[in-house]
Amino acid sequence: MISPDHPRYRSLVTRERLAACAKKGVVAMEGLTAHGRGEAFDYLIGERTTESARRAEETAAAMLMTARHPVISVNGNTAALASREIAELQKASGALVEVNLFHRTEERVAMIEKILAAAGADVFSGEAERLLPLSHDRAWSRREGMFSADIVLVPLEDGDRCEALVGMGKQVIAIDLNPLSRTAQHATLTIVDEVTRALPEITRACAELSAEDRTRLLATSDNHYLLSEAIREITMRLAHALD
Ligand code: PTJ
Repeated sequence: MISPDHPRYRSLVTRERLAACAKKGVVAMEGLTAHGRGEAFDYLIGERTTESARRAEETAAAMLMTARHPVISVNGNTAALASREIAELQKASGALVEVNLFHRTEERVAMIEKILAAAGADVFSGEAERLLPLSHDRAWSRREGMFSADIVLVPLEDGDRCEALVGMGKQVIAIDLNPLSRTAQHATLTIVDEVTRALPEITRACAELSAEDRTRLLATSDNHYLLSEAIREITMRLAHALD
C-alpha cells in the first residue's frame, strides 16, 4: 500500500483526475499524452524542484512583478491540474488570466473559464479574435489580453505558439518538464518543473523577493544556462540510476 504522501500516490490520483477531465472534455485527448511525456521527464529530474528550476521560478516572479501587462495563459491540462495555484499566482502577481487553447472549441473555453472562476481566479474573457500569426485555432486571442501583453506565462505550451509570441516581441515564460522541447528552447525563460510545484514557488517568490533581488535576477537571467543545468541534473541521475 503506497502512502498518500508518496509522489507515486499523488501521480496516481493526478492521472485519475486528468482522465475524468478528459471524459468531460476539459482536457483534450492529446492532453493525456502530453501528461505522460511530462511524467516521464519528471521521473528523470527526480520528481522534485531542482536548484536550477527554483532559480527559474524566482526569475519568473521578478519578470511578472516588473511587467507592464503580464498575462497567464491557461489550457485544459493546467486548469485540470492547477486552477487554485493559478488563482493564487494571479493574486500575488496581478497578472491577467486568459484561457487560450490548442484544441479550441467555445464549449471547452467556457468549461475551463468556469473551473478557474470556481477556484477563485478573475478570468479575462472578452471577445476573442484571430490575432496571433498562426494559421490554426491557436491564433485566437483577446486584443486586451495576450495580444497586448509584454510578458506571457505559458504552462505546457506547444512550440508553434511559443515561437509566435516571441516573434511578436513578447517575453515568454514556459513551464515545461521537457528541457528539449521546442517551447523550452524558444522561450525567454523556461522552468523545467512540474506545473503544480512550479506555480506555488513563483507565487511565494512574488511575495518574498526584494527590489534588489528582482534586479539581480533579471540582470543575470540566462535560459541557455538553466536548460543546460536541467539536462545536467537528468544526466547525473541516469548515471547513478543503478547505484
Ligand atoms: O488544452 P489544449 O487544447 O490547449 O491542449 C493542451 C496540450 C497540452 C495538449 C497542448 O498544449 C500540447 O499538445 O502541448 P505539447 O506540445 O504536448 O507540450 C506539452 C509539454 O508540457 C510537453 O513538453 C510535456 O513534457 C510538458 N508537460 C506535461 N505535463 C506537464 C508538463 N510540464 C509541466 N508540468 C506538467 N504537469
